[in-house]
Amino acid sequence: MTPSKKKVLVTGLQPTAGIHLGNYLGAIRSWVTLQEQTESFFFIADLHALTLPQDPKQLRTKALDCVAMLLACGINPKKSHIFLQSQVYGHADLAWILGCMTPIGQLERMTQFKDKASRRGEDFIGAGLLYYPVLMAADILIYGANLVPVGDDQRQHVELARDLAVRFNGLHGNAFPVPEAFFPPNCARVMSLQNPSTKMSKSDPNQSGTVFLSDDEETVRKKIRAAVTDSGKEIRASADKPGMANLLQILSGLGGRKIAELETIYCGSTYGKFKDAVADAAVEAICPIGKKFAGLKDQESTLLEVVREGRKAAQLRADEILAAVREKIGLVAAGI
Ligand code: AQP
Repeated sequence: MTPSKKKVLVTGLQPTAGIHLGNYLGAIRSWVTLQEQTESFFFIADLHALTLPQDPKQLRTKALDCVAMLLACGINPKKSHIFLQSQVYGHADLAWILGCMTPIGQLERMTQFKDKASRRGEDFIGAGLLYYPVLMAADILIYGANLVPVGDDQRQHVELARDLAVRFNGLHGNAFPVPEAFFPPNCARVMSLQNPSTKMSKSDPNQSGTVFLSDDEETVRKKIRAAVTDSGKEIRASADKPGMANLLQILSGLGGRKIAELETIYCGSTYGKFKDAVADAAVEAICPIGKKFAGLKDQESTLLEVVREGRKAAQLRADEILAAVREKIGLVAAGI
């Protein structure tokens, strides 16, 4: 792949567990479209995964599963760079440099840090959890990203990357474009089916609230039929009906119809029939991806080849940008 004048897109996915419907509708689906118009860097965020305890054997498997899932969803390694974050040297170096310019208070105020730290309760909380957004800023800036397509939960983190780009450029001269976040027009925050006040999440201890792309048809239907709604009868998206609002946004995201249109179509229908329609749409979108994934997940040599190729392109770009950064801040280049 030759370097181009296209906009640079950077985004990532944590190999903490299986990929779910929220990841797909909030992020991956737009990556598939955007890869046509951009030079895209998609990385498996295995260093980010270390912010919480991981089983080493499972981490390796999950990282390669994520690669297989990206391919199954339609990310094309002939058009995009797919790689493992930990295999490209420079992310952690740039994170250190940027971390020295980041106010601790800004990190302590991050919603995701507060949320994940509070969920740990009395358990060990590593400094990496606090530092996560700085590493994410480095992931983005080290490729000179213009565009960062993510779900709504990453809004604050992309904002920090923008702040740090502006701060660095102001202090040392232009090294980074200021990246723009891209959020999908709907489904930027898909909620848990069991607790619609929290986002659908890989690590949710209640797995019935999360539809995984690898779930079989029966499981997808079962999870959607069991989705928490309310005791009313109206199929309407409103603040007092968060479960119904979530199902409506999911159906809208899957089928492309506006929520208002769906409210009219399903006016007078029962919750059961409506849930069946959501399940049908989910099965139609997810099950073909799950089948492709099942065919790819054991092709380890193919998956390793994909990340080997992706790493080469990513390392070239990272080396170039990190060298410019080092020079600007006065670090002596190696070999001089
Ligand atoms: N519920 C969601 N709705 C819409 N988008 C979502 N994303 C995550 N959850 C939702 C987006 O998916 C991309 C990849 O996510 P990730 O794996 O890097 O992020 P995450 O926030 O760690 O995902 P989880 O599912 O919540 O994992 P755990 O449980 O490990 O913390 C990102 O663009 C993210 O915005």
